[in-house]
Amino acid sequence: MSTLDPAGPVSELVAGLWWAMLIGAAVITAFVWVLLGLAWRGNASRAGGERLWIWGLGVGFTLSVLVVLVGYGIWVGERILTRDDGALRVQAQARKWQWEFTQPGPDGTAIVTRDVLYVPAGRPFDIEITSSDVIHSFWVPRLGGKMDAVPGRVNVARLQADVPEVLEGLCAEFCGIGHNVMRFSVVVYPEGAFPEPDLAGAEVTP
Ligand SMILES: [Cu+2]
Repeated sequence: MSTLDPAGPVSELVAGLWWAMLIGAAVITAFVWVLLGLAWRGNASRAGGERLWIWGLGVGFTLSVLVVLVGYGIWVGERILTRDDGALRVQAQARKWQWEFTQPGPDGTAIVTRDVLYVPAGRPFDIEITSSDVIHSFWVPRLGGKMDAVPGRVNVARLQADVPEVLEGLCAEFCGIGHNVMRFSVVVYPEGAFPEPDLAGAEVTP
């Protein structure tokens, strides 16, 4: 369930942002230690004077890093938004303490399943997430970020799974005594080859 083992384009962008921030933070931390060393040895004024320290490093460097980070964050955020491009739509309805999914079945008509979501590989889909009681949160770490399931509201997330496999998901918002068992699977099947629903009790209504 690692977010650093992405299984789709959205989680790849999220993992890329995570690595960029980790490496950037490590480089800046090392740089600050070097500056601290210089200051400790009293070389600070000889290493460029206060103009460089205050305007160059204090203001210029900080603002540049923030602009790059915010710009990259906005670029990534734009790419993981839903778009009106006719992508497959599925629904997730959360309730204490299970997930009910509506998605196209073997013959293309909608089926409702419990705690198992079926989606084709390599095809973007929009998942409409809501709740019938308290606030839950839909999260498949290898597919993308969390999205809250809020009663009376539908939140939509654009996701895609690249290859056929079974991914694990969970509720990411504490919702009561059964929160820890509120898990589900995402069965990613090859396009056009819907798998036999093999998980007992998965199918609720035809
Ligand atoms: Cu929960």
